[in-house]
Amino acid sequence: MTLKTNNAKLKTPLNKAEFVRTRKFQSLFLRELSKQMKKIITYIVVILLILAFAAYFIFSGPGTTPPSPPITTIPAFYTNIIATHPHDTSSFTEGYLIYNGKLYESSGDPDYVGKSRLLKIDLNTWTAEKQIGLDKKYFGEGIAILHDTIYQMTYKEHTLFMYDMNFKKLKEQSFDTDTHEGWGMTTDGTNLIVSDGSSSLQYFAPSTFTFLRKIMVNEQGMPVGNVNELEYIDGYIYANQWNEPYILKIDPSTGAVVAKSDINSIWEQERRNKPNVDVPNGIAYDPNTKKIYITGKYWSQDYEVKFQ
Ligand SMILES: [Ca+2]
Repeated sequence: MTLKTNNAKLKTPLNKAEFVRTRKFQSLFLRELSKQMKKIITYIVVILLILAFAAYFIFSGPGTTPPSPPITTIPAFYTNIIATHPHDTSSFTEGYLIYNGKLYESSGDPDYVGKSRLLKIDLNTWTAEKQIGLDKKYFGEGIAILHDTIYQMTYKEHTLFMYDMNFKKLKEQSFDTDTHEGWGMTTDGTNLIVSDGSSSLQYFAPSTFTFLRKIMVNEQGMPVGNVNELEYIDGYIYANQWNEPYILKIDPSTGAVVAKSDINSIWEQERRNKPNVDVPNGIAYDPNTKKIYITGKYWSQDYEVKFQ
């Protein structure tokens, strides 16, 4: 019994110790498991946050690629060379037109040293039969002739000159445009139409040079800038675009460019003749012969062309 009792007595403390050890082990195991779980959950939360930020910047952040503009296609027309004629390589052409069978040209002067001119050129000899120089403070720009009066603008001097057909100065007056600059000029037979380096074409009343209205040159609604030398041909305004190889055909009722011609091959030909030639600038139309002439600043040739 004693033994039994002793055995029983001996057995009880052993079970207790085991029980305590087991509980301690379980407790330590659970604590460790809890620690690891916390770590795993923290990692998952951090990864999810990184993914969420990445998704935000990719799909809605400032680096998002804007939608592409609609592809526009303006019909092209060809500028085919019919003949070439000599052009004064010292002419920084800003105005070019035909009136009663004579070519009139306005030349600018980037150095302001007195080289701006107005020329009357014979179409048989291609030489100037009359010319006058402008004071060196003026940079000669676009010209138009209406009812035997020649109008010549200046670049930044806000001065408009009017001459009779013998180049006698009739009047000198101030004018202004949206950009405060004078670029190209033409006439629709009633008003003077002026470009100023922006996309607007501004209409002025002849004689008084009072502003009437303006149209915005656009390619399928997008503004077209740097509109330069102008020519009114059969109800459309044709225009050079500064520093671009294009001739634009503009509908004057809307300002829309309805067609354009790439004359880079002609410009390239000029570059081969004379490497320092400047941009294409000059379109002149003879309504009697239906001939069209184009040239550029310091170009060696005048090109008689056909728009097709
Ligand atoms: Ca012209």
